[in-house]
Amino acid sequence: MTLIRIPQIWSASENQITAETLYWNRRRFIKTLIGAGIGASILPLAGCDSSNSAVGKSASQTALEASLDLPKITNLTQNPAFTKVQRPITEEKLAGQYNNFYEYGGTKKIWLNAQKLPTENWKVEVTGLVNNPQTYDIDELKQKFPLEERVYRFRCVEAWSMVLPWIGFPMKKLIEAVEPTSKAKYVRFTSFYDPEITTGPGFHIGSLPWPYQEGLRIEEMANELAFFAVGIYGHDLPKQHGAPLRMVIPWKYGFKGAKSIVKIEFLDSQPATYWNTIDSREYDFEANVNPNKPHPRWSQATEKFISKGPGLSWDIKETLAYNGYGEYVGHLYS
Ligand SMILES: Nc1nc2c(c(=O)[nH]1)N[C@H]1C(S)=C(S)[C@@H](COP(=O)(O)O)O[C@H]1N2
Ligand SMILES: [Mo]
Repeated sequence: MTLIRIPQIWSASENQITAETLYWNRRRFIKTLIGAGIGASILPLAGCDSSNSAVGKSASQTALEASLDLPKITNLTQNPAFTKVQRPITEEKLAGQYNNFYEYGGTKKIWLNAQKLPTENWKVEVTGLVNNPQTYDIDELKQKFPLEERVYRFRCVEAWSMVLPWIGFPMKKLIEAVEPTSKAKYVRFTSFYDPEITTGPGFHIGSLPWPYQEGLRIEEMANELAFFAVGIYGHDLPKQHGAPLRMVIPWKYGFKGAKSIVKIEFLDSQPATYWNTIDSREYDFEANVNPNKPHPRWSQATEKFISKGPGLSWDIKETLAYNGYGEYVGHLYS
């Protein structure tokens, strides 16, 4: 965000990163054709960017579909309070190829690079000011807490939005399980980070406050809406969306929802967080969606609602206070 001097997010030519695997697949493909004797006529392809050429497109479509083709989650209920909102659900393939996950790069097109995230044997440590600290295995978490599907509006601080059908469980269920002590006032959430793996080009510079961390007041975490997602669109969470466990805080800007959580700590004071540490003026700790409070570099009065493909397009909509969830959370801030 800060580091990329924003508006380029909206430019159509936002295809800087040709992910390595795609690049190598294309090279191999071309070599094969040359070997078969038809090389000369297709050589110009080598100068094309993958996303625009017919060859690259199908390779990348196949890889995208593979990244979304995950085990279905069947043991779930639909929460009747959250089956729909006034806007249509964003198409799965759009949501799955337009992401923020800076560990894997500084553009929206990190979905392929994010496939490097190692999700095997995932553990989540819950610790700090609690009577009952736990280290959960991800399958154990999915068994222990009844799963439900919730359709929520999603609003990024960069003024784009989607509607996403998450699967997971309310954060308050975890609070009940670990029993915070009366000293616990805040909660810190930490994302997976391994500098050997999470190498977004340019995002590796020592001054960035990795790992990605976020925080909530404990009353915010206990709110009915605060959610841990383990799935989306009926199946397990794709890596680009923050597999296998990510935060969903629908009344706050998207950056509050840390992905690929490995640690949850109950604390007595407000923790430092990733974007707030980088620039507290642009990314305040509370970060509630608010049409009347402009970001220092752009208005938040409207948003670009992304819902229908195939290409990236959007409808301009008015931003809703608390992203439309004031009736649930307004009392937390009065
Ligand atoms: N670990 C981690 N979590 C993160 C981010 C990130 O860069 N790293 N980006 C945040 C931002 S700015 C947004 S808008 C959402 C994007 O979620 P999505 O890609 O699943 O739509 O993830 C949030 N969680
Ligand atoms: Mo965001």
